[in-house]
Amino acid sequence: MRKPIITSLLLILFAGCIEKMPTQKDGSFSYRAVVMDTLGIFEMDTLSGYAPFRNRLITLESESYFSDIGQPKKFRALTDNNGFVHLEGLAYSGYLLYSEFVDTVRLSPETGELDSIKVGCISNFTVDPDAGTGNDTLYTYSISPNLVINEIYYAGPVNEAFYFYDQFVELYNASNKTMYLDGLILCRASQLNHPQLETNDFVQAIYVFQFPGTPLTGTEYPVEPGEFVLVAADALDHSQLIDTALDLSDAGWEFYNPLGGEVDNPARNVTNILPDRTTDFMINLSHNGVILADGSEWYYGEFYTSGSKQYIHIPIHTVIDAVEYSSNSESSKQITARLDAGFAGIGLPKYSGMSVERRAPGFDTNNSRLDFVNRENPTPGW
Ligand SMILES: [Ca+2]
Ligand SMILES: [Ca+2]
Ligand SMILES: [Ca+2]
Repeated sequence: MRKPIITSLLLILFAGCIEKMPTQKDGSFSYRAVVMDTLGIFEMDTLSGYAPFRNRLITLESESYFSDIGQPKKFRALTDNNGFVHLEGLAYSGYLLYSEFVDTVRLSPETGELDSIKVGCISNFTVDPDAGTGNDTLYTYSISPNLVINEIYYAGPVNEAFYFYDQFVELYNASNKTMYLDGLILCRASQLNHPQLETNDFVQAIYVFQFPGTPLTGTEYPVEPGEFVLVAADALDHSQLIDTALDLSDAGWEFYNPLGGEVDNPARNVTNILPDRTTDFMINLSHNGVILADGSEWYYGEFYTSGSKQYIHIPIHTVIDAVEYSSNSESSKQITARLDAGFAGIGLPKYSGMSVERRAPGFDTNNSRLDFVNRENPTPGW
């Protein structure tokens, strides 16, 4: 995949007196947002060689404080004409920082045509009175020209009957060309912190469900640019059973396990292909991962520590997208940071009716902490 050409560089400086909790209003924060632009879209500051990200709304989201269930406390400010912003009254906490998107156009290096793209800044840092400086990790982003996992609804609806069968996975074609679902596999990641997680050439999975058609070459199931693909656990109106659950009767696809004796609804099937697996596609309500791969290759790996089942290995080179979520930011990673460096869904409770969705359709830096937001109301298929 082609790397984004426009990069964003955040220079983070601290000013003022920073004190610890419990005042909860004990830090101030200054920085300058600049864009490192090799395409000439932004007007350069000739002295610095960077273009100030001027007059743009910047948002800081706390990792420790929430204004509502699953909704991080937010602070907002506009950058000035030189890209500088200053915020007062910040509590001691880690923060995610991002700017609003700017729609712009560029001359495509591949086709010579005008492409519409989005650019901005994103980073994270800690207001830490002991260290006195911020985390100056730099992140780049663009809209990924790929098919991505765009939204996952795993937590279950608000209910006391332990109902969570209205789960769904939504895909999105963020590229500017037709993509094909033929033979793609959707997998539930294993819930292990594998000792060689960062050096294995595979990701561990426990389910493999496959779209019909031939992997890599099939063209029977197209997805147009900007189109969403909704895959429901079961494509039916779950609100008939639990009034807070989702109506997924319009889903184009559903996960189906012919070995599980489940109802085959009219929606087309993404089918279990493991002969020793009788369950439907179900993912954990607080920490798990979903892997989308091209379906050209997978194989049986090591045995479970108990029982006779084997983990499935999905070669990393076949993975199109992978998203790990966890309600707890301190959890151990289960998907390699090479595919996903962080967690979606921090602070998102079980049975809250909430989903995780990309900040904007297709927004992908391969760090779900940055890429996803918690949605109070899931948006299946849009
Ligand atoms: Ca099903
Ligand atoms: Ca069906
Ligand atoms: Ca959606």
